[in-house]
Amino acid sequence: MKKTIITLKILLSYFMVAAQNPIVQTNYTADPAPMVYNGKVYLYTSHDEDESTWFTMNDWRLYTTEDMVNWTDHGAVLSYKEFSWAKMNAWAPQCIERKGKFYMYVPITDRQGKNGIGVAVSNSPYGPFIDPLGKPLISNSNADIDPSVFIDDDGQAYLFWGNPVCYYVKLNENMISYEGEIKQIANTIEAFGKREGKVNEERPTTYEEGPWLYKRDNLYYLFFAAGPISEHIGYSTSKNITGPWKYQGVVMPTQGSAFTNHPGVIDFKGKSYFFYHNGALPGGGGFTRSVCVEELKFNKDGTIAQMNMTEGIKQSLSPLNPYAINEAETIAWSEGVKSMENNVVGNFITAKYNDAYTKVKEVDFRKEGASKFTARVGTTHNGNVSMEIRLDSKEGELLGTIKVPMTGGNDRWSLQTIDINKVTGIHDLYFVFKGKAASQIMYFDYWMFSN
Ligand code: FUB
Repeated sequence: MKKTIITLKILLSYFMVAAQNPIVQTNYTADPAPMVYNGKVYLYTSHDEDESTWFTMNDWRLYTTEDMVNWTDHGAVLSYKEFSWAKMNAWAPQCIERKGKFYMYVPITDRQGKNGIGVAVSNSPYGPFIDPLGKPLISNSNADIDPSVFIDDDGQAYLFWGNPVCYYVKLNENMISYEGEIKQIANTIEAFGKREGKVNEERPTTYEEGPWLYKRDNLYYLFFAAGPISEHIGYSTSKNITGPWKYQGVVMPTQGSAFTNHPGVIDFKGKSYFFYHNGALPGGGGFTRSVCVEELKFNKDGTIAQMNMTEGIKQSLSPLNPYAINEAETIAWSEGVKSMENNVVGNFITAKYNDAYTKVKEVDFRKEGASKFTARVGTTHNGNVSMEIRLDSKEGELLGTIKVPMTGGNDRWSLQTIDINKVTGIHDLYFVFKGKAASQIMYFDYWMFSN
């Protein structure tokens, strides 16, 4: 029995170390909306507040990556409070670029308790995003949630959205107004498949919410969160964006301890990726969700190879450069770490307890190698706070240890440089935070190596 428990513990720690999903561990995130722009993935998410017991969601966050394994946290880039007419519910967003401007479509509940879809515009994918209308772009019915925006090859933009039916409309070139009538995709079994379980007059098909538009080889794909609850992900295809749509089956079955799910699909550096959410983080569940990603594979006939929720993407697309300044909030995996932001340094991380750590994957020290390490750190505790720099595992080779001086708060920082054991080649890098305090052991803003 004892032997079995030890084996289980070893197996569990192996999977925790090997896991890449969920891709954000420093906050609960949901409703992934990936966007590819200038060689980078911008992943906009909704945000479940810690310990939520309902959809307590106030802002939308942004994470970026160039290698699909190390994700940089850019914090909250928009809040429902930026919309003068909004009352609550910062739910599933999507952002798109057009002619150098970025348009973020977001569902919000207004001050009268009615759902609507707002749009906010920015000159940068990082924001700030401003509401140009001062009112919802779409205020059609209480089904107005979960916008998905798509620009076709001929330049025509469309907005799709809705729960329990899927609406769409043509957007004008300015992206903040629409042309013509709002239409509904006929909620037929042919388009969305027959719902299993009890007869549901409002929801006769599997379509539930969360549409996502995608085009490949002149075929349009409509991914959607499908019922009955707990949701799975289904998809339909069409030769025309306005339909008719043909139901094609399940992309991802119900898994992962959240009763919702939400699709987001991109092509990036020659591969396709499927984003979704589940309740896989500690403390996770239906209202404390986490965003994950899998590689999306197509069969020869264009249908989708059904997939399960896995530990995620293991291989980096390109090694990380340790000789540039790297943000502490660029993370492949972490435990016991929270991301924060302030006006002094922007985004940074804090270690919640002794032995908390972050991992950065596939760092290339090259043949020349590194012999010095610099980091901007701080703590409110006097003495015995340190940060270990280790290779390849949390217990791996110790390159060096930074003693963290008491700076007195996360508005005060210290730049520390130390000599380290020489390191060459490609390694996973671990920062392990040590200290006796009960909470917020230390703060960490950025790091770099030199020789
Ligand atoms: O996150 C709030 C809502 O839950 C979203 O708008 C739906 O798609 C579901 O994920």
